[in-house]
Amino acid sequence: MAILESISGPRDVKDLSMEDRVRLAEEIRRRIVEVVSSTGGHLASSLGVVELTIALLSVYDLPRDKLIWDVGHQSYPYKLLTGRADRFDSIRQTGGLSGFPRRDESEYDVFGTGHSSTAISAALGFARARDLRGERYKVLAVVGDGAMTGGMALEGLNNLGNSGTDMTVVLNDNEMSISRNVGAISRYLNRILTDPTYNRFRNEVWNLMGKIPSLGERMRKAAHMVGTGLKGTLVAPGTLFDEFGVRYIGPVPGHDLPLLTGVLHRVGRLHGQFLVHVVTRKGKGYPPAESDATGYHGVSAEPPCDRERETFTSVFSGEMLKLAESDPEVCAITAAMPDGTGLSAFASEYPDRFFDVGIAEQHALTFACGLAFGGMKPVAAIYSTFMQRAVDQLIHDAALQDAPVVLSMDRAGVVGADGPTHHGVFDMSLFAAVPRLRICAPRNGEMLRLLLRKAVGFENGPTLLRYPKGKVPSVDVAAPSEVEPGKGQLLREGEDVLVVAVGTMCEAALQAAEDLDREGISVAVYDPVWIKPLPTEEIVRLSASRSAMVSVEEGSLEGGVGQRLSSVVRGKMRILAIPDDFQPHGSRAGLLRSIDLDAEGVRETIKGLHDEKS
Ligand SMILES: Cc1ncc(C[n+]2csc(CCOP(=O)(O)OP(=O)(O)O)c2C)c(N)n1
Repeated sequence: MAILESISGPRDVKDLSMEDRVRLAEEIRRRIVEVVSSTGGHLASSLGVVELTIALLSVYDLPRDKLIWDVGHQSYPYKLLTGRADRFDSIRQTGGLSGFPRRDESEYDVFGTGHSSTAISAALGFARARDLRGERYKVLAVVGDGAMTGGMALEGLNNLGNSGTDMTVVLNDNEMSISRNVGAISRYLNRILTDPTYNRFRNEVWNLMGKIPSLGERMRKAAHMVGTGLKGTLVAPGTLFDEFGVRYIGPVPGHDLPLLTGVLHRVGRLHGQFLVHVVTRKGKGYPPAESDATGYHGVSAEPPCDRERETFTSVFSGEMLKLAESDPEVCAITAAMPDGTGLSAFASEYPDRFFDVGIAEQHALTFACGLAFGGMKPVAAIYSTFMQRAVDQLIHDAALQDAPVVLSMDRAGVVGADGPTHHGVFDMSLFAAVPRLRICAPRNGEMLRLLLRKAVGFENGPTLLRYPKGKVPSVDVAAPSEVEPGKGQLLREGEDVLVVAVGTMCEAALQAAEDLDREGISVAVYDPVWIKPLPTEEIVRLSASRSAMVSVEEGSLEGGVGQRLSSVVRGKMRILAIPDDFQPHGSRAGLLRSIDLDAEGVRETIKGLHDEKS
């Protein structure tokens, strides 16, 4: 670790010889693999940008120049080289470094990311602010080929092209999103890579390098070649971006540090809008990740035995196969997450009815509405946090027109190590305000199966299912024979206090009720099943005959189920929900504990209420 240990910031990287920078790249890879093996995290994407990060830090003057990483999951090498190496083993742990760039973590993180396709827009904002204030610094956005499938990236490019400002987009093309990248832009980029002009350029550069032994000399020659190439071969194939008004440069081999540094050095001196197409390999330098970039995109820190238990995702996956088998109209949509959402099995069994639309949640939703009105039964599986992207599509295209679409929202609740950009905590509050929408929250696997089946059967209006990350709780109260909208289920009788527990919080509430029984407090537990329409009348009736009520939900307090109930329930009531602030990263169980969303939290709250009474 000799070189990495000597790096306290970008200046130290600049001072290294090219030979040492190449060695540094290997050290960074070893360090990332070592740490991520124990903490979990985004491995393959970070390994793919090691040389790119070193080259960018060597050429640009950070943090004076502004560098924005799209999504930000590939920023581990950047964190290691920008003064955070000593805390790197705390990444994604409670109180430790975030797995994404954060403005409050480092002056080098000028813009926080986590959701895809935002970097060009943010960078353009910096560039325009700089121009207006008469300041002088360079602005860069590093964007993956997957992120380029997101509409916002194209909106940003469209705006950049006629801006007349100085800014560079580095397109990090590894031909992968989480799974293999899809769509016309991906095909287009691939065509560039197989274009003979590009191959001629590469061959010429590599021939030249073969003849020159010294790395310093190689770099000089490469830079010179790029300089002349800017006027000729190097820019030849990039017509799409040129049409956007953004000058295309590339493709540049992304693991050839001298060459890459040379190109970026040259581009850094130019004025105007540029897109540098850098070709990298996801997982580079770590054979398991190179051969399975999807599997190693995000690595889990969980022991393998725990991964075998049934999860909400696996239940959804299995039930979708059954639905598709019995009904040829059932289709599945993902926005670039076939594995994460559990739709990979559907994709291989029913490829004609499976649609990966790219990182395009807004499009996914409106596309689903079209499918529905065209006579199909679409189920779009989108994580709660990414559904935030498609709020207007849900209102304007789905609900307003009564489109019979099903939205299956995995990761609804606290997600854990990915932190505040990824917690799915706003959906109930955001969507409860949308007329005609149905929202339900299965408490276990059996309820998920029933509710999904029910949702697919509706002929009018959208239905949203929300369930969190992780194992299905073992709530052994049998499901009701029917799961009609607006109808909940009393899971447990009890005379003193009523607990209304949403989704997986039923497990915590039942556990608390058992514990309190031994202390002489009799607790009833009610699962509303439906967040909208909420079985308000029944809850009012059940609460009226008890001395107090507690509601518990894994969602925001503001506008959540508890607040909605508090406007109709008379008598003493406490709400357990996610406080009105962004939740940090950490373990899911630890985070839930810290905000009382577990059996202990429910138990203590009920006891508090009960003690007040007596
Ligand atoms: C709006 C949004 N949808 C989905 C995701 C989940 N996601 C994280 S990384 C990723 C793939 C990104 O691919 P690319 O930009 O090519 O980066 P790479 O990982 O290949 O370096 C996806 C779909 C996200 N971060 N944001």
